Amino acid sequence: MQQALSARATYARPTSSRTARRQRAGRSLKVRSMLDISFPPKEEDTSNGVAPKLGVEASIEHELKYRVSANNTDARPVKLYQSVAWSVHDRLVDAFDQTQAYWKEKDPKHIYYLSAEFLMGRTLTNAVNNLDLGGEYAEALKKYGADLETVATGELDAALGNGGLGRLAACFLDSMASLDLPGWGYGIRYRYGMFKQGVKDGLQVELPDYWLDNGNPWEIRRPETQFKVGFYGSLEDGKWVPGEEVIAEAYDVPIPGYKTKTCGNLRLWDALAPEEFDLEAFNAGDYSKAVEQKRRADGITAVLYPNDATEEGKELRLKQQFFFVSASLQDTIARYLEQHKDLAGLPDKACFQMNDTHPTIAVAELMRLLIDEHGLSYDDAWAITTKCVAYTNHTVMPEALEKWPVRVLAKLLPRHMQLIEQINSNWLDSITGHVTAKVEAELAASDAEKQKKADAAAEERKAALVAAEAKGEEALAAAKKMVSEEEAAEEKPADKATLVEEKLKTYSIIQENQWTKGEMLVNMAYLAVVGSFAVNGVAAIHSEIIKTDIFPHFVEIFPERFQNKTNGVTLRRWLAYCNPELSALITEALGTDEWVRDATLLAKLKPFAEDAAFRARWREVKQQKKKALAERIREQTGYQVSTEPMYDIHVKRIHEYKRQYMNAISLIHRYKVLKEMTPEQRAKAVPRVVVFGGKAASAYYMAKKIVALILSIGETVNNDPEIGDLLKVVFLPNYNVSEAELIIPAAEISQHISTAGTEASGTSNMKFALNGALIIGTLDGANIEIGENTGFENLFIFGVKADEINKLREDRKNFSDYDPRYTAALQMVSSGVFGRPEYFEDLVASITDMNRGNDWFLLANDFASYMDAQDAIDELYRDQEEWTRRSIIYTASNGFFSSDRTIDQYAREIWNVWRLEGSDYQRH
Ligand code: NBG
Repeated sequence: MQQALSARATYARPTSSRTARRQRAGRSLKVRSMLDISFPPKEEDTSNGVAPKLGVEASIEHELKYRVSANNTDARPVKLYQSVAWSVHDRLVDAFDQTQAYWKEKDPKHIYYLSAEFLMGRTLTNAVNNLDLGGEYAEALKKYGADLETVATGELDAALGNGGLGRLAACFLDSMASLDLPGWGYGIRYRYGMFKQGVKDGLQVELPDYWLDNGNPWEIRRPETQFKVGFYGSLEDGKWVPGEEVIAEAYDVPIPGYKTKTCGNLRLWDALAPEEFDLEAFNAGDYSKAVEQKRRADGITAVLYPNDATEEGKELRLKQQFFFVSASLQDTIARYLEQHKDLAGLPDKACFQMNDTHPTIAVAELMRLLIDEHGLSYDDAWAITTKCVAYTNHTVMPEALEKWPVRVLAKLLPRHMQLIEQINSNWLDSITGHVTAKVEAELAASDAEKQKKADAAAEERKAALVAAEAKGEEALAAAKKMVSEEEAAEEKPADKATLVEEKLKTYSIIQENQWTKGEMLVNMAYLAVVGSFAVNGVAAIHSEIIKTDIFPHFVEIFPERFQNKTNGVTLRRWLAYCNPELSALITEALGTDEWVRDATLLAKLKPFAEDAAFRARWREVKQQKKKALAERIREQTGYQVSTEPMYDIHVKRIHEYKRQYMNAISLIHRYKVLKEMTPEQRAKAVPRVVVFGGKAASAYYMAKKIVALILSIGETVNNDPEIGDLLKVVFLPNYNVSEAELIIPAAEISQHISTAGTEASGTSNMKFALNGALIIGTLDGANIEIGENTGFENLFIFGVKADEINKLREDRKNFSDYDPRYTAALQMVSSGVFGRPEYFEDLVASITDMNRGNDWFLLANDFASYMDAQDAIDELYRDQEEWTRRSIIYTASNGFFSSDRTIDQYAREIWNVWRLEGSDYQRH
C-alpha cells in the first residue's frame, strides 16, 4: 500500500502557502473560492444578465485572433467553433458569477444532484439560445459565411454517460436553471467519455472518446477548490487512517437557464496525485515509480464505468463513486460552514439527490464526515443524513442494482464498512418488533391451518386402525406401524426465533450472495432506501413495481417514503433547438413561443390537426428532417436511402430487454415477404427505412451479437436489387446526443418495445412523441403515460402485460405456440442467409434453447402481436392525412413530459427547494 504524504524529496504540486498549511495539518484543501468576491449586477446589464465587454462580432474576432490564433482567412470550422464558443463562454461566466454570488447572498436551500453520469452532448447551440443570443450570433457569423448550425458541429459531444440516466441528469440541470432553482450537479470529469462506437468487418468496435481533444471552453478549472479523498488504510483507535490519498480538483460547467438570468453549475471533479512526480525515485532511475502516484490518480477519472467484471474493475468503479461523492459532500459542507456554524441546520440548506445507486456511498460518507471530521454523535449525524439524502431508482434490472462485496468495501473504505454495519444493525434492531409480530401472525395463521390438517389426519388414522382390527392381527400390526410412522413424520411446530432471524435477513443491507456461498454483499439500493427520506421511481408503472417487487419490505415500514416522479425531457434541446423548423411552425400556430417555457401550451395545437393546410406544412417539415437524416446515413454508412419511405427508428442502448433483436427478426420476415411478392404486389407494399442506433456495452456478449445481426441484415437487404427502396436496414454507428438531435426529428414511427415491466421509463419515447413520431410499444415504462395523454388509440400497442410476466417466464419450458414467421426468420439466420451462421448460433439459442438463455425477455410470446401492430402501421401510413393528423396530436398531447414539470415536482414534493424571487432574478 502506498504512503501518500511521505517525507521523501518530491516535487509537490504547487499550492498556496495556506493550502500547504492545511495539507500539513491533514485538513481539507478547500481555500476560499473566487465566488467569495461578489459581483453586484452592473448597470449596463442586458436583460439576460450578460455584460460583455465586447460586442458579439468583436468578441469572435478577438477570440479567433488571440485565443485560437487563426486569422479570418484560415478560420477552419473547428477554429471558428472554438472562437464562437469562447465568446459565448465569457457571456456565460458573467451570468454564472452573478447567479452564484446572488445565491450566496440569499443563502437559499440548494439541491445537489449527485450523478456518476451527465450526458451533456454539445453545448454551443443550447447556450447561445438559452442566453437569447441566437440572432446576434447568426448575424455575426455571416461575416465568415457560416451559420450557427454548421459551426456547432465543430464541437465534440460531452458523452459522460451511458444513456437515459445520464441524459436525464443533463435535462434536469437545464430545467433547474430555467426554473431559477438553486441547484448544482456533481459528477466526475472523465477524460474519456462513453467509448466511440465504430463498425469494422460487420462488428461493433470500441474506440476511445477523446472529447477534450480540442480543449473545452465550457468548463472553468478551479485549482483553488481542492479536497483530499482517502482510500484503503486501517482504523486506528476508531479513526480512519487512509493508505492512499488523491486530490479532487473542481471544474465548473455553467448551466444557463432558458431566458433567465439564472446560471446553475455542474461541478465535475478531476483526480490529482498529491505528489505528481517523485524526483528521488526518478533520480534513482526508477521512472515508473516516479509517476506512480499520478498514474493511480489518473486511473480514477480516466473512463466512464471501467468494466467491472474483474476484482480490479470493481474496486476502480467503487473508487470512482466514492471519489466524487466524498469531494462533493466535503465541498458542500465547507461552503455551508462558511456561513453557518451548526451542522444541525444542514438539512435546511442542502438536499442530495442520489441518481441511482452509484452515489449511495454518500449515506456512509456523510455520516463519516459528520462524526469523524465534525465531531457529531452517531445519532445526531444519522438524523441529519436521513433528512438530507434522497434516492431515485432507475432500473429493475438485477445487474444494475449494485451490490458490493463486503471484502471489497472493507479493503477500500474500512471506516465506511464499519459505519454500514452499524447502520444495518440499528436498522435491523429497529424493525425486529415489526418482524416478530409478522412472524407471530404468520405462525398463528399456519398453526390454525396445521391443526385442522392434523385433526383430519388423526381421524383418518383412527378409522384405518378400526378397519385393520376387523381384518385380524397381521393387518392391525401393519396399520399400527404405518400410524406411528406417519405421526413421526408430522410437521413439528416452527421455532419462532429461527423464523424471525430468517426473515430479518431479507431486510438486511448486508446479505449473502445467492450465487457464491459465504460471500457477503452490501446491497446499495437497500442502503439508499434506509438512508433516504424519499425514494422515487421514474414512471408511474415503475414506481409501483419497485414497491411490489424490489423494496416490498421497506414499503411495509415506511410507505410514505415512496413516490413517483415521471421523467421528462427539456423541450429546449429536444424540440426547440433540434427541430427549429417544427418549432417555428408551432410558434406561428400558437402565436407565441411561450410553449418552450410552458409546455402545457402545446395542447392548443390540437385543433390544427384538423386543418389540411397545416398538415401539409407539418409534413413538409418532416420531409426536410428526413432529408437531413438521409444525408447523414450516406455520410456514415455509404447507403443511399430515399426520403419517400416511412422512417422507422429504433435507437437506444443495445440490450436484450429492449428487444432490438425482436425488431431484427421482424425485418427478416419483412424481407422474406418482399422477396416472395410479385412485382404487382411489391408496387403496393409500404416502403420503409429502418434505422437502428445504440451502443452495446463492451463486455455485453449478446448485445454485440445483436449489433452484428442488424449490420448483417442491412448488408444483405440493402444490396439486394430486387428490394431497392422497399426496405433499407441501417445501423447508424456511434449513437449519441448529437446524432439523436438529428434522428429524432426525422422519425415517423419509433420503437419502444421492451418486455413489459423492464424499462423503467424511457425518455426517448417522450422526445419522439414531442417531435410528432408515432409510437409502437409495449405497455411499459412511460409508454403507458404517453398513451394516456395521447389516447391509446393513437399508439400501436402490443404484447403481454407486466403482471403476466412472472407466470409466462415460469411457463417458458412449455411454450409451443411459435409463430411460423418467427421460426422461419430464425431458420434463415441459422442457415446463413445473412452470413456467419456459427457466429449467430448463440444468439439464436438464447431464445430457442431452454437451457441457454431460455427466451428470458419473451420474444416468442410477443412476436405475433408485434407483427399485427406492424401491419397496422403499414396500413395507416397509406393514409398520409390521418397519419399527419396523429403526428400533430402527439406533439400537442405530450407537453406533460417536459422536464420542467418533473423538476417542479421534485422541488416541491421531495427537495423543498424554491425558486429565488429576488428583484434581480424575477422573470419579466
Ligand atoms: C435508465 C432506464 C430508463 C430511464 C432512465 C432515466 C439506467 C440504469 N436506467 O428506462 O433504463 O428512462 O434510466 O430514468 O440507465
